[in-house]
Formats: sequence, structure tokens, C-alpha cells
Amino acid sequence: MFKQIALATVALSTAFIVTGLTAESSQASSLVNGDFENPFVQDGTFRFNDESIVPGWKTTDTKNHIEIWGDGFLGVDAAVGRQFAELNAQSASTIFQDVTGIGAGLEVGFEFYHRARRGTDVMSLEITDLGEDNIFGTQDDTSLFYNTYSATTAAWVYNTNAGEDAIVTLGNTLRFAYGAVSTGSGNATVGNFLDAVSFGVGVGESQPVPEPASLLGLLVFGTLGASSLKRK
Ligand SMILES: [Ca+2]
Ligand SMILES: [Ca+2]
Ligand SMILES: [Ca+2]
Repeated sequence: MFKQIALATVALSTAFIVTGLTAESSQASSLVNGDFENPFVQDGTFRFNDESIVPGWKTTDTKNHIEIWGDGFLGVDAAVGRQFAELNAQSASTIFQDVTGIGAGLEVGFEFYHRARRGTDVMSLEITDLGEDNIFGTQDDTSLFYNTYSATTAAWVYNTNAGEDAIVTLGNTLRFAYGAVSTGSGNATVGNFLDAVSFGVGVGESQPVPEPASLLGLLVFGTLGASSLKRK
């Protein structure tokens, strides 16, 4: 399914300043609250938030809860900022956002941080084009990307598609979905920390692949957090 286009290896995390937006991408919306800093959660605590009070995100959780932790709860600090999410909320949930206004034939770059709560946790990222009806779950949907990611409790793991096969847009609404796959705890409500989620769109597939330096200038990130990533 993936277009076999060689993509120059790009260190997305070093793309600090975004300039030179392409005309096709300049109207695109972006991921909202990709750093999980809203709503406010006290340091050293966590909260189950109904999805209605979490800007940007929706969830498949059985109680519609998005679990957000504050810095230091059970000894875990955020990867970026001072809050992060746990995908295994009241259930093994998938949280997602739909992004509109991205033209066809553009390459998508993404990055996020993942960490286990016990042992090794596994999560997934799926990027789906919702088709001409722009409705999820109908016959015209196209999965543009799917992968699973593992992490341990040792540290936040930085994940990106930089250097992999290009993910090329089809021009309809895009769904970015981050899902709990399995937990080291064996408990569906314990595992898979997620933070600093962002994406960018840029170079069209019909254009020659530029040198890494110029590709960096064409990428626009979905959250401001991407411009100030810091590891803890
Ligand atoms: Ca954060
Ligand atoms: Ca939980
Ligand atoms: Ca559809």
C-alpha cells in the first residue's frame, strides 16, 4: 500500500523554525493539544477527563475518558511540558484527531514520545484518509500508515517516520489515531504513556526529494511543542 519513494533521512526533531510553507499545506489545520497540557492536572496527580473537556482529542475509551498525568505521578515526568496521556485509561483506548485542509500528494512526517508504565508496552499509530465522504469507517477510507511501537519503563522513546517510506496524502480529512495494543502490566487500564504528538506536511510526491536541509524548511509541525522538544 505504501508508495515506495525514498525519503531522505531527516532529523525531524531538529526542525526548529518553520518557513516556506507550500501553498497546498498553508490552509491545513493541525493537531490540537498534542502535548496534553490541557486541561490542567496538578503535579504528582492524574485525572480521568471526559473527552469533552480535552481540547482536540476524542477517544474510544469505554467511559469516554482521556487519562492525563501531571509531572511526577508515580515517579514519571512528562517528556515535554508537564503533562502527558496514558492510552490505557478505563480501557485499552485509542485517542484520535481528524485534520482537514491538507492537499493531495503531500508527504506527512510525524513524531511522538512513548513510554511504558510496567515492563514493555506496545502502542500503534494509524493515519487514515477518510475518503471523499470524510467519514471514518466507510468503504472509501484508506489506511495510509500503520505501525506499532514498543517502549520500556527506562525512558521516553522518541518515534518518527523520518527516513522511512513516504506517507503520501490523498487530499481528504486525515485521522491520526494512537492506540493501546498491549501492556507489560497485563492490565488494560495500566500502560502506554504518550506525549509531544505532532506531524508536518510538506514536499509533494511529484517533486524531487530535496536535500535534507531544504526538506526541513518545508515541514510544518502540528504543534508548537515540536519546536521546543526537550528530553527529561
Ligand atoms: Ca506534555
Ligand atoms: Ca490508566
Ligand atoms: Ca470515509
